[in-house]
Amino acid sequence: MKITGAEILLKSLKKEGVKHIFGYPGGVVLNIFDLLYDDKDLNLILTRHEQGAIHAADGYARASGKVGVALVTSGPGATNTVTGIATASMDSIPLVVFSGQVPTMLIGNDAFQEADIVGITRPCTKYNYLVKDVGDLAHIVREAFHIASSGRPGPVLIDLPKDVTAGKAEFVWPESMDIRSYKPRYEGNKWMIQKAAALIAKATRPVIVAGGGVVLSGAHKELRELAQMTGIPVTMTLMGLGGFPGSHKLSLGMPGMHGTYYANKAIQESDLLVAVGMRFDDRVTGKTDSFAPHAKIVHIDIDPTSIRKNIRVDIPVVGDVKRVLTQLNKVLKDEKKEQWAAVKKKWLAQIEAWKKERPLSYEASDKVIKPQFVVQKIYELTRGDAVITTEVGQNQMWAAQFYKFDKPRQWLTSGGLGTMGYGFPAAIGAQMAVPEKLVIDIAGDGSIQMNIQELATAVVNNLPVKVAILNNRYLGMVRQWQELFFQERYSHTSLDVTPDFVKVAEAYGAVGLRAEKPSEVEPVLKEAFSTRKPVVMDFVVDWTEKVYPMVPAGAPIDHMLFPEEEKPEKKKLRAVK
Ligand SMILES: Cc1ncc(C[n+]2csc(CCOP(=O)(O)OP(=O)(O)O)c2C)c(N)n1
Repeated sequence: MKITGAEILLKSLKKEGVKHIFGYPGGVVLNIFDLLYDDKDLNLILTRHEQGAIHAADGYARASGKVGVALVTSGPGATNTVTGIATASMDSIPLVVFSGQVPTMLIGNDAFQEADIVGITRPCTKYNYLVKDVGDLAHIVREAFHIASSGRPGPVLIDLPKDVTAGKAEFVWPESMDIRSYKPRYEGNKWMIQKAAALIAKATRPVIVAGGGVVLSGAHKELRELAQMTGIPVTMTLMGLGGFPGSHKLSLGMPGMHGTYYANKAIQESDLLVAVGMRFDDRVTGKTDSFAPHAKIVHIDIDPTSIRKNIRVDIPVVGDVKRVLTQLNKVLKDEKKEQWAAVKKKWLAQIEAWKKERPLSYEASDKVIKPQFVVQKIYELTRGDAVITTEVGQNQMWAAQFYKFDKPRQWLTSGGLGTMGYGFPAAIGAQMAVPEKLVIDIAGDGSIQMNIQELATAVVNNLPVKVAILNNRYLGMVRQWQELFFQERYSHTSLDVTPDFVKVAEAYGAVGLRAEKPSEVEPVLKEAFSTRKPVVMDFVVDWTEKVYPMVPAGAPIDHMLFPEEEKPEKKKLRAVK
């Protein structure tokens, strides 16, 4: 029996096990929305902006490990998703995005609400399709989910012309999927793994750099086994946080621009770097030709095009991180462990000394709220067990530095693209994925205003997400750069008119709370965490605070700036703004 394209689509989604779709309607997708009206199995979460929908689908994917799904209309609906698609693409997040399209016969005619979304998203999707024949639809959906979630994950877009969703065909679901031109390599080359193991056995100052690939492939156990067996310390990139326990004694925290002193020192002094599921982003490497100057580099990644893209590599291992680490651990088990312990003892003692010399710290105050203090309190009160999303800027870096992530999929942040406005809708998606968890968006007062309309989505869906705004009345991170590198010429970074966030929350039917003194921080957090409703917390923080350490862009990563180097008279001047 023939059924419509819209029916084929919903049947296909159910076959893929989809339960939640994040979306926004429009004329050309009405055939689909009409079916969703009384569908009992598919829940469409209506956001208030398509960017909200795509980030929510992304947050859902990151928190659950499943494919996130979004559905939007043509033209402006589709273009509104581009930032979210690029965000997911940079961070390798599996999404399938359905966009409506004008009827096939009108494509190319500048029809009302027509945009060439396949052309626009080509550089920021893993793959994309324009469905021309309703008979292809089921097959394309099956393929899209396979491509999005396998190999190096990423977003896939399917553009659906209106006549395709209205047209009819038989529903034929392909039970297996074999795409001839697409065969990710999962198993690592044995010879390369042997060579990597030999380097590990020999190294005296080794460091593991763990990236988002560890989280994506679910390799945290294998990574911990590797680190514990060999005694090699681990630094986690922004995307890798949670891939190795942040509170582990072998943890070095984050490397790079706002990384820890000891992670950056360890990398620069190391004689071996084992890079696992990371891609040597410039925020990690700083000046590439001064990066890890004494180290041999082993690079394990599923994406062969990431290897040797930014950094010279001695031993490339292409494969799934979980599988390669399993293989590597097996080879290493035959090595003599006592010998390692003796060799690394000296190295680990050096690292301990660096940790003592310059721990992550800030100047505490009992008069004004320090943003780092808020993050620390959040960590303390949630016992490290919350799902944390962030916006972008200082808030993101303080969250990365002062919340210790022990488990994967607890930390959701826009790493590659650095998308302001990501955190709040992502928190909504995450809360849908893990309803039993406490989900908190650590936000800046600038970023939260980019998708604050999603408060309505949280309220309508009874999602008890929490937003902790570190309100410094500035686009803080940009202001920090202006202060350090542009002679304090604060060009267009002051947010003179900021809404009363408590009232905004209340206007949407959420709860609004404010803390202006350090003593109010804990009570506000406790009240928020015990409320089963969306809560916005406005923490009025010290606007002069900066993120340290800081490696200036393009400098070697051991050229770190510290707060002590700030002149005291300058500090005073700022305090009387
Ligand atoms: C969509 C977008 N526009 C601009 C930027 C550039 N940018 C990076 S951080 C930042 C300031 C963020 O300010 P706020 O959200 O208040 O956070 P804070 O740094 O003060 O914690 C800006 C404008 C960006 N990352 N994303």
